[in-house]
Amino acid sequence: MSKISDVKAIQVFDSRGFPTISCKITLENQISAFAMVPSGASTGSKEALELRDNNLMYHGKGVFKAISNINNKLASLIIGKDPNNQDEIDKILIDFDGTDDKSSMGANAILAISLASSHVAAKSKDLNLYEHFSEIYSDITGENVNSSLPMPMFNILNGGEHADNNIDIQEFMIVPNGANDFSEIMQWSSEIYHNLKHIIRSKNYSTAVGDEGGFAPNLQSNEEALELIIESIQKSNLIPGGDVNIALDCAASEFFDGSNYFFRGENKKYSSSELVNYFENLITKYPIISIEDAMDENDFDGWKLITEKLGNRCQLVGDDLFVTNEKIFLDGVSKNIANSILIKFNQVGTITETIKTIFSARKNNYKTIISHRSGETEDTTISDLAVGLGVAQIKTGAPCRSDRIAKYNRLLWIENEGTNILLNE
Ligand code: 2PG
Ligand code: MG
Repeated sequence: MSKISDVKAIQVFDSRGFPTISCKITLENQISAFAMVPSGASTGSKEALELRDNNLMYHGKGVFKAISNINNKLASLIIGKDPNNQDEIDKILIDFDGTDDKSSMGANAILAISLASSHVAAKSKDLNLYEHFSEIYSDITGENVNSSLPMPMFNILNGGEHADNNIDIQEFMIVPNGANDFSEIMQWSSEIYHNLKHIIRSKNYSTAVGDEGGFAPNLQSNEEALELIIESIQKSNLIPGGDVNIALDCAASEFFDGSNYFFRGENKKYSSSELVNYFENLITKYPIISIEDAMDENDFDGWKLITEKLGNRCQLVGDDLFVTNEKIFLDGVSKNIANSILIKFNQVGTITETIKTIFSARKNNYKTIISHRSGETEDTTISDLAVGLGVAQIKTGAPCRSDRIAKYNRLLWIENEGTNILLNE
């Protein structure tokens, strides 16, 4: 394949209006492609480091240091390399950085190159990005995988760090897993979303939205959010628990003080075991099939308890718990905690490491879910990653706002143009 001849990064902006990196890679054959890096708000403490300038500009969030690392240090290392060798490129970046958390060059700098390299390789081979991801999955793991369309979790009601309301659970998502194909998934989610808006308005609540496009009203309780969602599913002539289920992301580390969990909106305090009972009651009462970060990222006893009690009734997803890091994940496996893992490539910093973590999860029978970050751009790499690696689930926000919708629109095109690419489950 034609070799890399130029690498250039610039500062662009994400969906929250904060700076992020866009990186463009050009090959000797003049083919070029670029990618953009997302950014989280409720981040796990063990995530790879997102390098920010921390000066007076952009509230400290500028990324000029990371960009300078790309343009002045990392670019020359990969010029002349074959972008089809994703693992070689990623290894060069990881080795040069030399730290466990990529804090020397910045995980955002490293990821920008890793992503752009996969885009330009796909383009040069005249393949869809998802087809290229299938190929590099085989190269890296030695196993083949079938492409498929993932089942989305649509975050239609936002709380926690993603909204200014009083709701402590961060994400209330609908999972339209009774739909027959991706187009029907989009129809149902769009109808439910707009019915939810009418219901919220009819109760004189605010229809303003949070960071991921879901509504962010002030409510009496987390349960009221669930009631509103059930009502919106029914108003769409769909059956809660049959056609459409519910998933939560609690992001529990955000309301844990080291010994107790506080729902500030409800003025309630729970110990770990009381919180597990709270969730047990919730999944008994509502069609909740998945709970992410139900417990704090270091509350391993709490995680063990919830996995023992609810692990065979519910998908228990580790996000801040595992931070897409294979080593941290395997440590969790040895502790028998959670049964699923959220996959965010900027938590670990390269495509290769992301693929290895997914492979490891599969070997250990943990389910995988590809995820966006709350700060996103129009970049749709995660849609192709989910399809190419045959990952059964994706969460990428509400069926609203272009930073979220871009990912779903990409999946609609893949459904319409991909040969025999069907819904995974
Ligand atoms: C999460 C994510 C994405 P953030 O917690 O799962 O929804 O949020 O990117 O803020 O970590
Ligand atoms: Mg999460």
